[in-house]
Parts: sequence; structure tokens; C-alpha cells
Amino acid sequence: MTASSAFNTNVKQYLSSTKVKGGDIPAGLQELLLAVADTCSTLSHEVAQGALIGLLGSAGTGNVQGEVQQKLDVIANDLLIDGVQGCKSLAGLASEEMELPLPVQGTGDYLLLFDPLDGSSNIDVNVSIGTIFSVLKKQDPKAPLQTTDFLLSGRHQVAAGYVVYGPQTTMALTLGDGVVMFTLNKLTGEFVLIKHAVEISHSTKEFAINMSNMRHWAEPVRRYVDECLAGVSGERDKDFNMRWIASMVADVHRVLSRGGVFMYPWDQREPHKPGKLRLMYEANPMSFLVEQAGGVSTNGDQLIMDMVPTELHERVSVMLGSKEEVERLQHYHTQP
Ligand code: P6P
Repeated sequence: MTASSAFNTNVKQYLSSTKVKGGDIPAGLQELLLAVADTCSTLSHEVAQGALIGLLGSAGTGNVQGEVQQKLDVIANDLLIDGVQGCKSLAGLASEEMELPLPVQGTGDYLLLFDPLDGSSNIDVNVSIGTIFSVLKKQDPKAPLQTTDFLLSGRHQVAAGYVVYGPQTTMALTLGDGVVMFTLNKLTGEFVLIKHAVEISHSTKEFAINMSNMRHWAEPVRRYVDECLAGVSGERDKDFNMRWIASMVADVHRVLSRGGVFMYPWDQREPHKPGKLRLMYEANPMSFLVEQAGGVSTNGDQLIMDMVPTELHERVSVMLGSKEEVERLQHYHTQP
């Protein structure tokens, strides 16, 4: 059997044949997830062309976050909006790149939230970037769309995932019954199932954080990282390795693939902001994947998926990954 013939289930076949908690995946949700996957397949091709089609560099515009948009940020956002327009159960969508949500059908079962291209500061230096998406169940499918429809905790997600555009283009997906991974066959444009039942090891020797912010961290984070750096001669009795790709999708993909801890905690550079990363379309979908893979995801005080949002673009402190390590971090935060 050749390697390629070992993998012969595409996303459409997976979604139509898989049972989630004993039941079929609703047709409207299958349609939506397929539309997202197809769009990300197209986006993978655009990302790979980069300078060849003039797609590197700034778009010369800013987004609601006050960040300079890269050309590919805008293209990714437009592609995703276009890609899901035909989804009959999609009431509306919200994006990191747009201040307000966008109605699609106006009514319907689902709400889609996404960061169309996360890590875009890495685009021009050819480092992995990605798309993050979250699907919420609309509380009243028949009511016309309102911004407040999106303000649900991460526990209301019915699906979440990311696509990392790296050496392989790989999608991680959860529908609340475990995590699976697909890799894009660039010859056919189809995502093919490569991994079932993804699990994060409970212990790890690898942590990910931007060390240049060390002097700005709160004490619990400082203590945790100092102990990791002390290695076998310190509290932890083991040496640690450090990684920081500055692309959440790539760092979280590594955690899902081989364990580890990813941290972007609150720091005193902008003390009025709870963190850098966004709750609704970065932290929540990643937390859903991490919890479904046996890991933990916290903001230091509570599990991120328990947080009830007050604003669509609110930010959050994020510490996620291997259970034993994140629980240690959580303990350091809640210890007197
Ligand atoms: P820093 C990318 O801009 C992002 O939102 C995440 O993908 C990434 O983890 C983080 O910011 C990197 O931030 O401050 O290290 O550049």
C-alpha cells in the first residue's frame, strides 16, 4: 500500500459518515464546514504564491484591532465571506478583520466566527500562518441576526478548527466528540483524513511564550517560566525546551501534535487589556480543540470556554496545552 492510498477519506466523506455523540452531523453544519474547508484549500494556494502574485506586504489599511492589514489578511477575509454565502443554515459571520458581524441568511442555525489569517506578521518571512474558525449554535434560529447573538461562551460551540499553512496545509477539527486532522492533497485540492482521536500528552518538557515580555508578566507566569528555565537543578527536576513561532495556529498545532504549553498571558505593557489574543475567534476555538484532545485552557482564573463574552472582539489571557502543566499554572494563579 502506498502512503497516499492509506489515506482515502476526504472531509465530505468524513462529515457525512461520522457520528457525533451518537447522531449524524446536521446537513447545514456539514455544508458550512465543507465551505470553510474548500475556501481554505483556495487560500492555501494564494498563500503559497506570495510575492509571485504581488500578495506580500501591507494592504495600506487598518482593522478594527488597530492593526495594519496585510494584503493576504484582506484576501483571506473576502474569500471566507464569499465561500460561505451559499450556506443555507448560516445566519451570519464575524471576523477579526471587521468591526461588526455580517448577516448571511439573516436567520438560521449557525454563526461562524473566524480569524481569516492568523500570524500575518509572518507572511513576508515565509513562516507558517493559519485560519482559525468557530461555529456557534444560534439561540433563536428564526430571529433576525444581532451582534448579541454571538456573545455566547465557548461551551456553545458546535464545531471549531484551524488550518495551518505550513510545509503541509493541515486542518484540525472538532465537533465536540474528539479531534481529527486532515492534510490538503494539493493535487486534488481535497483535505484527506490523516489522524483520528488526537490526544495531548498530559505532561511535557516544552513551553511556548514570547520571552521578550518577561519583565512585564504577572508573578504566577514569571514563577512558572523561571522553574522551567531552572530545569533539573530546580523545582521541576527536568529540563524544558522553548519554542515561539509567533503564529498561534502553528504553536497550537505543535501542542496538539506533541504536547506542550502555549502562553500569551496578560502583561503590564497594556494593563487595561486582559491579554493580546481574542476570545471569540482565537482562544475559544483553540480551547475547544485542546479540551477535546485531553488538554486544559485557562485565562489563569477560569477555563476559557466558561467565559461569557461582553464584546465581540474582547481579548483574553491564554494558557493552554498539556493538562499537568496548565493545571500547575492555574494553581500558581489561584494560590494565595
Ligand atoms: P507577538 C499573531 O499576530 C498573534 O495574534 C498570534 O498568532 C501569535 O501567537 C501572537 O500574536 C504573537 O505575538 O507579540 O509574539 O508578536
